[in-house]
Amino acid sequence: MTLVQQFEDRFGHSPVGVWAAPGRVNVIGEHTDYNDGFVLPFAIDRATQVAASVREDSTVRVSSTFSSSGSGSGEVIISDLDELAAGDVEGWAAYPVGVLWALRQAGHSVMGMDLLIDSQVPVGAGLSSSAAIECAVAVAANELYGLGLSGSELALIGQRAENEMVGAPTGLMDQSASLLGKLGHAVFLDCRTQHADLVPLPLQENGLALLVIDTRVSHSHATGGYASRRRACEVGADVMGVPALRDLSEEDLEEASGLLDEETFRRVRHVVTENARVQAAVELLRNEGPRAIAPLLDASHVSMRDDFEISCAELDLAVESSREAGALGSRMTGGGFGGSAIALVQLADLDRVGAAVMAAFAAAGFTEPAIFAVSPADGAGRVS
Ligand code: GAF
Repeated sequence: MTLVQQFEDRFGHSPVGVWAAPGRVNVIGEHTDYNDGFVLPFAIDRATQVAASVREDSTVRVSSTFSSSGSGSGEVIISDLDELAAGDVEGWAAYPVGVLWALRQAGHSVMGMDLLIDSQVPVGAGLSSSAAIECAVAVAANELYGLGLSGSELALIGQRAENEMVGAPTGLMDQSASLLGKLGHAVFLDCRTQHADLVPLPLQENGLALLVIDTRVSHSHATGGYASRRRACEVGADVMGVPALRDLSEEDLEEASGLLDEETFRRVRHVVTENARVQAAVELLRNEGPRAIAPLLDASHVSMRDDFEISCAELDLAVESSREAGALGSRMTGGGFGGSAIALVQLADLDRVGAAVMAAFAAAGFTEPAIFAVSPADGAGRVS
């Protein structure tokens, strides 16, 4: 059954259209977004779709093809936008409902909607399935309510939904990648100004592929480690007397080591060096092509493993085993504590690297990872 037919089944009328928004991988620039820094993600060729129609009242009815309690059962979650406060909606419905709530909070005239969501972005893999839902709903509402908001403005709405309705203190990267992505390109985003430049990422043309190794270790940004890393960054900026860690350069690190406690210093050093790596990667991509960024991917992983301490045994094994089997460079991607690693691999080595990682996970007694190639795709938009 098509998504439109399922929508008709669940809601008793036809949708106005179907919109889609992709997940993302981040090439480099981790935990830099909420420090006003630089990131270099791309929209992947796996997307979330939403069939949508507007309503004349303030009710939101949302259903999905994937929710654990309602999988295939047609469960419909109902909220009233007039009654909602931050944090009121629980579970995956907080993402779509949160977007409509955030639009209203920002002063936009939005009434209710009927929404049916389907997703090819694996959930919990660190590929931003949640941002994909937010962005698909955001572009649908933008068009159906004639709001005329830009991709950058919609990214802020998605971030607000995630921060205030879901309660995850995340930055702007994931929504920006999903909304601003372009086929064959990565998005070089300055998270302070929201200025985005598209940087060509010709993988296939250079005999390369980017492998995702989903460790199947689930992670949540609404709890624990993510928030504590963010707090450490704020403390670091405060002690150093700058608005954000973006304002420190590698030359400032010596002074920082004298002023900060050892752990906070390492958190700061990760962010400062990672910002420099993003800028170096963009230069290399523009001047030499994707093969040249491989050593930066390795350095980024070491920094996240040792300084920011957001890796885990499975991510480290994904990185090490892919490198040993011939990957040119490899790193964990996304918020950390689980999720996925990425490996830059020559096309001729794809099968060997995949098999070696599988074997290494089996030998370690870890859950079998999911391994697949992704390529840079277009950002969110209407599909029918
Ligand atoms: C998660 C967050 F949602 C992003 O904002 C970003 O901070 C990322 O972790 C780490 O770079 O995906």
